[in-house]
Amino acid sequence: MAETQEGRIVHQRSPLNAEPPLQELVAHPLTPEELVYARNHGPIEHLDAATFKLKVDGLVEREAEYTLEEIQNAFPKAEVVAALQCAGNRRGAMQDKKDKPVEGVLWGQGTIANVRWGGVRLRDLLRTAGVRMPQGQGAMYACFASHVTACEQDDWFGASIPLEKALSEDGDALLAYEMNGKPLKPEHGFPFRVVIPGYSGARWVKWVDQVTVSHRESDNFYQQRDYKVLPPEVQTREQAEHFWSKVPPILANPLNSVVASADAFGGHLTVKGYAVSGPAGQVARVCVSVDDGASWQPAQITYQEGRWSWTLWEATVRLPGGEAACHGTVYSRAEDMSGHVQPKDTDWNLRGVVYHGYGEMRF
Ligand SMILES: Nc1nc2c(c(=O)[nH]1)N[C@H]1C(S)=C(S)[C@@H](COP(=O)(O)O)O[C@H]1N2
Ligand SMILES: [Mo]
Repeated sequence: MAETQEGRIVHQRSPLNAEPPLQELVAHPLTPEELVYARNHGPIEHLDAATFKLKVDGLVEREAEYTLEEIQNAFPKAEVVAALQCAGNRRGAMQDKKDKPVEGVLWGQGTIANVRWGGVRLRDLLRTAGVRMPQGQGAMYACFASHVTACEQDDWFGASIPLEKALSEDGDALLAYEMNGKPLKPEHGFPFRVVIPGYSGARWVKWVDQVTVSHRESDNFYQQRDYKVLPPEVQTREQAEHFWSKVPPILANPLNSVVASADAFGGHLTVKGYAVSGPAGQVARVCVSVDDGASWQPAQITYQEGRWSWTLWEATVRLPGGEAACHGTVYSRAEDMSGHVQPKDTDWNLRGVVYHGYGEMRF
């Protein structure tokens, strides 16, 4: 049994990488702070909000710097419920399913948290700075950086997203300073962290001290040489060296679902789990199958809040073998508002990221 710390399963102590037990996680629509996973590439920072400043620069008319108090005074607070999920969520499931090792922290299915984030809209922050959009120069990005500490693979941590996502009214991107109505804790980025609803956790930079508008993506290691889905033929780190620059960074989360519990009793199975929306819209339906995918039965959606939250669901289904059938496998499958269906399986990749095959549990 893995080491636990305050109820979370610790995969790595330093830097801290821990996730909550799956059944406990899905017992709460909004994830209580003590159950929010911790994913760190460097030490957790304890910063002084009185002096720590966020800088806005790059292709803007007016560079600016703000402390937490200055941000709170200058801009209205916005709130968004959004699921934060690591690209490595379900890494262990990919390794098991493919029976082939992957590289990285061997996460289970609990590196996801559904949180009410509060902060300033990135859109408000950038519009106040006045984004300059020179004609005909191609793609633009919002780059985020935290220079306060070195990480495992770089001297700082950074990420970038298309500028359009940062500016769009319905993109709901925030510079957050609150989590579930309370000030952010150091572990989750106090005083500021980026919240990019629908995007992979790696882009939600914690302890962020710089937002830069640029024609170039962030050149940070974690944007350029990690958090990418390498093609399955890449089998080693050495081979990967030739591929990083050819593969796009992971941005949006894929449509996904996970089975968190399955209890058989009296010829019936009660199944519970969560689903995650993909780039084409919120989850519209989750179905379960106890006959290896021959037939699917709709689950009841028990929680969903807005475009970016996770979806909790449960179903009680009859087992085909009746009373005698107390062992088997149950699958879950999500569908989104645009009619996309979660795939049965996805390719193996070296870093074991973005696994989104059917949810699965033996019972
Ligand atoms: N500065 C900094 N920001 C970071 C990271 C990091 O290591 N350093 N990890 C990223 C990754 S990979 C994820 S999944 C999320 C995890 O956020 P959490 O620890 O609050 O759950 O933060 C992101 N932001
Ligand atoms: Mo992550």
